[in-house]
Amino acid sequence: MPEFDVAIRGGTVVTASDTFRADVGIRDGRIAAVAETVEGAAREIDASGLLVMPGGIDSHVHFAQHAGPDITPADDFASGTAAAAAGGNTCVLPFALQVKGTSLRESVEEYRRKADGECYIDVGFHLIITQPTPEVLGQELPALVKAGHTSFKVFMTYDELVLNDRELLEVFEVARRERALVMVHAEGYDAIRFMTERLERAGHTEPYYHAASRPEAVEREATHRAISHAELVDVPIMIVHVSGREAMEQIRWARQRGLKIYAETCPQYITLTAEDLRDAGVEMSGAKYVCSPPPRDRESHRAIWEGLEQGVFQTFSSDHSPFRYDDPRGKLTPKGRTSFRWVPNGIPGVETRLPILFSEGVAKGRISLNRFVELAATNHAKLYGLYPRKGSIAVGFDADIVLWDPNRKETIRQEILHHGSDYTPWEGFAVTGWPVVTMARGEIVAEHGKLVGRKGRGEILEREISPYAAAPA
Ligand code: DUC
Ligand code: ZN
Ligand code: ZN
Repeated sequence: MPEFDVAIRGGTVVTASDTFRADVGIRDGRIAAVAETVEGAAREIDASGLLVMPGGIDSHVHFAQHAGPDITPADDFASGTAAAAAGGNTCVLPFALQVKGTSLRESVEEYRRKADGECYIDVGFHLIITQPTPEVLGQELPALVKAGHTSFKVFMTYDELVLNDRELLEVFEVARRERALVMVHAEGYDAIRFMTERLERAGHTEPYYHAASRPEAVEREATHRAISHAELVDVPIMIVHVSGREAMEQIRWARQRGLKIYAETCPQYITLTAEDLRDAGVEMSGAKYVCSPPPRDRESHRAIWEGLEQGVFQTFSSDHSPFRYDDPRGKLTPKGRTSFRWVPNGIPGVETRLPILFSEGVAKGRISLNRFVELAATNHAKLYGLYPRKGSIAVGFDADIVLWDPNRKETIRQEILHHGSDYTPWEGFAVTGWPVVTMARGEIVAEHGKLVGRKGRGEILEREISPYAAAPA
């Protein structure tokens, strides 16, 4: 019997710390050898000229998430995980949203049912807490953390999601006790409402004004408030989807005070600007770019790159939250035509996250290969309780691997993507570097732009408590 099921031969292995020439031997879905030469495998894959990296982990995606009565998200768990795999990812962390009036436990069960048998790659659920009742805080959350849902998201805005300051503090306190990581959507509800109503009164209702309704000050204020609450409770938190310099300044300030504040940014904040939200000759075409926080400007891109280079950010996620554009249940919902405030928030991006980061970061000389791996996979695993199971290439890790062609030039186009949306915000965007083979727990799931894996092979993960999330004793 061959010693290995698969040997990946002749490639350059890249981890968050090292880059070296090695073969990788895989047995029973896990990495069993990393050596100068691996022989004796049932199947050999020639990786010469390719990088052998940990499969991407996208710790911020929304699949089949309840988005209101008249809106349907563009991706379910099948299309979402298919797109993720085609884009070089081997694991994603979507959300289980507590719909108001239902218990958190029921909500988690509902999302597990939606995902069951549908996924091409492994998934793990963060929880979104919208009603932190005594029952949720005292019983459901502790039980769900023990069951492997070791992170939750809270919102400081949106009618259906917002928590007030007292509620945020209560959730932070449970997170501290249970050693879970809280992800914070930091934009201030009242300020956005005020700005929105003022813009609407002035007749400014087109998608472009979405950006004007939530300027950086709105994000800065909420980031500061979340950090101050975290300081009161003495708990680490993660500020997600940071869009520009002002929120970054708050995060730097907090770290100088010795607080454990983590931060995430996304492709939209290094590539898109508020100008993209203008209706470029087509009514409502700016709706394609409506997401929150909104894309800012070129100076913000420079600021975010500074943060990616200097370590302000631990993770680079897609915040994949797709809607179809030409669809009354998507971006062109009839209500959305009356005001930007009703345009569903979010853009597709799970499939294009890694090529954009590689091309803009590594190929343009801004970040090292190792920093790429850290931002794309390793830190996601560490922060969200998947390490040392996923997120690196070493003996004992799941064989979650992407073979990457660093020289391949590609142009991002809707027609080559696998997501359920009918557009990509990056149509025509040229990149250097592209995933060639995505292997998840030793099985090839995507190859040369084609999905070859089996639907349902992806598992729903129980995650560990992350040592990075735990507050000081
Ligand atoms: N926040 C997210 O994290 N995703 C989509 C919409 C939003 O506001
Ligand atoms: Zn958010
Ligand atoms: Zn999101």
